Amino acid sequence: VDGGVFAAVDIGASSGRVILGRASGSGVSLQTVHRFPNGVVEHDGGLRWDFDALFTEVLAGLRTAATVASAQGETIASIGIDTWAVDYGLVNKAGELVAQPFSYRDDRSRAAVAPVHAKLDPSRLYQTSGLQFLQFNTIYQLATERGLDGLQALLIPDLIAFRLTGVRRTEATNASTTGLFDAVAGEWATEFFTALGLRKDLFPPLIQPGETVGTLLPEIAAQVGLPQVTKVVAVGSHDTASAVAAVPAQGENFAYISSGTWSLVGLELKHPVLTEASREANFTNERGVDGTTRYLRNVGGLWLLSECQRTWAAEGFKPDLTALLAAAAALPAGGPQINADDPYFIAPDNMPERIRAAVRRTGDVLSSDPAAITRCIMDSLAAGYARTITAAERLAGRSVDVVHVVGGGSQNALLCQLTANATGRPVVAGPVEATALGNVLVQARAAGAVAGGLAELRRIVATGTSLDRYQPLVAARQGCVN
Ligand code: LFR
Repeated sequence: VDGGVFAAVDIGASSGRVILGRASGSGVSLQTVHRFPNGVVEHDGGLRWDFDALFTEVLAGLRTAATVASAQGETIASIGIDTWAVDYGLVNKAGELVAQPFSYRDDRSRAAVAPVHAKLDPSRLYQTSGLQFLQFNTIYQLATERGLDGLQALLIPDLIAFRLTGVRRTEATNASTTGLFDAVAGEWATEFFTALGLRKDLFPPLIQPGETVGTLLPEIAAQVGLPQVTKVVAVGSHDTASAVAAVPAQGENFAYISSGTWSLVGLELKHPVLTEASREANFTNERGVDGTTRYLRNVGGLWLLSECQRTWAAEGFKPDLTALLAAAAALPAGGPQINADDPYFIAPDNMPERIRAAVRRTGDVLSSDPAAITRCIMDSLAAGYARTITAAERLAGRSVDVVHVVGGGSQNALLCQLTANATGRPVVAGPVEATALGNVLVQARAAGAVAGGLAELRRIVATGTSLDRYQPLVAARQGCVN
């Protein structure tokens, strides 16, 4: 097959990038052409995303991508967009955003949980949506809205696609994180809309990864210097769906950890697991590329560390991350731990003190030394991963031979080694850019530049990536790491 060149817009909670990806059956490569920061802002009485700023960066990135590609005699075949899940912007009939979108880290949805559960009890919600309970799921956020008349909700990647093309769609992998999606039927759970008094067309119609959303609006094409016929193609627009599609696993008996702001820890299944036991363990059945089930839990993530770094920096202490992790690695195993999944850690602000307070509540003591706090975070994450993988095996009736870590955390050698030790399984780490790779490969397949199912996409990823391997250290499991 002939290769093609694709633009991937990939925005996470702390940064975004626009990437040129080149893909064929013999490999895939990425060239980052634009990077920009992201983060929640206090605005208009809440924690929000500055969508207008993000969209400006997307346009700047696409303009650079167009320039770089044409300088190399290449034509961008399509654009794919992925971001974090759950959050949405409200647009009016004219297509204008009525407010900057709230962040899932805003606390407002917590109070909406009980009223939603009074109308739809958690068991019923789970039997249909298969979604883990998180206080910020779209369903609870929407319950805080007043005056949805005449408005439509667009999930963040769909909002970007709408601004580029004028076409309103809801991409299915991300729709599965709303709580309003039927995990078995792969359709909107219309009875939930009715029960909650939401209009059935509150969200635009569904679109599947690989389908075309539309082509660029004339004014956008002119602004970014791309032909108007350039397509926006739906990818796994939920970043985790794109990342899982690019896990370089061979065979089926793997667990994955998509490690960034969050750690998404679980298995890929053919069918959802909707049992009460699964609900009680708070496993989610999110939709993956090609109709697969992402059976996983949100475990805490590197947010815990990045928030600590933010606090330390404000106090005038800016430790270099490599040095900090080395100092943490030198500390003995068996130190204090926290439950990294505790909703107590969702909101920003003074993370080091919150972690120390959580340790105190376990009856233990954690010093304020950044290395000790870093070690506590790493030990707690690794322990959380191990617990989650064991529970997933039990609930899904699968056994796991190898743990793949993709995303930012795959470069964190301490975390990967502790994960191997805690799970007792070999860890294969990389690629760091799994999300962008999944985005590019789904576009490449839609364009006919690559062919095949997820196994083939994974083979293409594995071909071009150097992966790091960590073996479990048995002695370490008994209390001594080095
Ligand atoms: C990861 C992620 C998770 C989702 C969380 C909030 O970036 O998309 O999968 O639970 O962000 O949207």
